[in-house]
Amino acid sequence: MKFAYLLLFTLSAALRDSPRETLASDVLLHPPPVLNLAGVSETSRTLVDYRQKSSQDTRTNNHHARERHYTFNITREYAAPDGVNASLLLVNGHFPGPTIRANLGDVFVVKVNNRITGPETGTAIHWHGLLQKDSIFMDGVPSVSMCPIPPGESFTYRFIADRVGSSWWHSHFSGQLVGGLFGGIIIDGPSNFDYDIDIGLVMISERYHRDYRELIDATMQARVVQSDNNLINGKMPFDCSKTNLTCSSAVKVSTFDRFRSGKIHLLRIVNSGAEPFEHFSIDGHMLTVVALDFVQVDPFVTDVVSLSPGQRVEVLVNGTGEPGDSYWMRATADRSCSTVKQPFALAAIYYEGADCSVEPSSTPTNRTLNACNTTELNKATPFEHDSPETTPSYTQHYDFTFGANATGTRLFFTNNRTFRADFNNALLEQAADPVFSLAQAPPQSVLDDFSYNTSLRIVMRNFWPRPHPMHLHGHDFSILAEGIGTWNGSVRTDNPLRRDTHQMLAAYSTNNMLNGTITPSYLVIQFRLDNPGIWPFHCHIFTHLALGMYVNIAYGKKQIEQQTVPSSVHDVCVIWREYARTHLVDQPDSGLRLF
Ligand SMILES: [Cu+2]
Repeated sequence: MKFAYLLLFTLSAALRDSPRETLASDVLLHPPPVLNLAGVSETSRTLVDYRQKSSQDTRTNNHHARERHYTFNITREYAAPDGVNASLLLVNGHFPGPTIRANLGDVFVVKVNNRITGPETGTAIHWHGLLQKDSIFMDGVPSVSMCPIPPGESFTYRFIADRVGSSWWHSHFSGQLVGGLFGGIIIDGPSNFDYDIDIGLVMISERYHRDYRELIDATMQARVVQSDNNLINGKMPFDCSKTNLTCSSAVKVSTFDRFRSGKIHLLRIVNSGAEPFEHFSIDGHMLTVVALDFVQVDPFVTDVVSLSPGQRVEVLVNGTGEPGDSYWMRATADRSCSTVKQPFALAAIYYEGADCSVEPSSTPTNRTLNACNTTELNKATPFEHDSPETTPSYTQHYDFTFGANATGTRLFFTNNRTFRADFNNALLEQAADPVFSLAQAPPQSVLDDFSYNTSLRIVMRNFWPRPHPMHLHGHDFSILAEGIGTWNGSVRTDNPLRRDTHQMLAAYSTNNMLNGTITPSYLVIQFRLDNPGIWPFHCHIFTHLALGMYVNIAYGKKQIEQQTVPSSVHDVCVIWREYARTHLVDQPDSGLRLF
């Protein structure tokens, strides 16, 4: 049995490591134009025009758009991706789950079959960073855009591949992300950089040798939840002397064997973890950053890139090694803000002619960062310029605090409100009914209605002496200001960095603990309200989300009413309510856990 799993993991990794070759006949029928770095300034207009045309085509008459069909069969098994046999959620027998890939403007059609047992539970899949314009019901957040998919049932998501670049999908139901229910998204399209070899996704995630339900229970009881291992593309051999669980030392690291001397390689790095802040580097190589989340940036060179949970960084790596060389790729969880037992993840890079049966012997050549922020990346300049309005049409203030509710449970609060999902209703389905007023949304949905404003600035303060990776669904946001102490009101509005997830700084504490004297951090973001709907805005650390650190950003009620509620969304809520009526639904946490 264990051997079978090893085979599956090996196959899974091989597929992920070479998506372009594997899918060459499928994906690259209409290869996108690739612009050279040298021509960036002259051709930027062309790129923008192409994108606008593409997004219009997807709504009208895109003769090139194709449907990309996938089926996810989700199961819970005992498996040992890092050598330690423990509970894991698998998709089609794989961990991580399959990468879905398309060209810009194509339509993803993903049928999700909930076959989770031991015990049975609901599920829902979210597609991180996609805008879901005109498909707001496909965002995959239970209690907002749909109800959970009940045990034994299916749901088919249909949505446009509306961004170019690298991302991931994951369960948005309870703690299923830390249970392993995630995979990659790659969307091909015009870019402002050129490369020779697409190495594919590099997914970094922590591993817990316990079922996610135990982690949730521990979180709700205010016990510390510590991860056991750190993985790259699902692998990192665990030291079997440090566990009492069944453990095999035969597991190997992930390998990337398509590096070529003198060539330029594209790596799509994803922090698909649920808690650790990660630093990524490659021994003996520099990294040219070309995209942060789905936003392409003017290329710049660095030796280490840092990612909070939910963030992505695309880098180009010049093949400066010689034929026969091998090097370590490293992802290190930052212990100053991450609760990890084993923070070091490795993967092996092999150039042509190298002996792939021999592990690299390279030593770290790049800086060791020890800071839980992305300050170095924040200087990046988006390639496609966008300057937010100096005066937004509305400004909202959020204070994030931690404390006990009336029954003594310690939770996160946003302006003294804490989130809890109502799985029996999808807020969007309710909002599409003209009779329903957004003011009727229950208090625990923490829904703020921004009506018909055209832009929103959010001024946040964090009183917790750890950072919060804040993620907004359905939009990129511009980062106008951040720091510790009192914000002086100044903002950067000249093409500031945009992304869909940003690490809000930790508050300063005189003793680095919650009981010290706290100076809050601040973060100011802004975005256009150009995608009417109800959009989650939340911390991407699974324990913080479980403890209610979540807000629903709603606007454009009339436009929501003009959307047709898909019959599949209506039906999944009907069958979920029937399931909940006849089964005990255990919901110890907020219901969304991560993101
Ligand atoms: Cu947080």
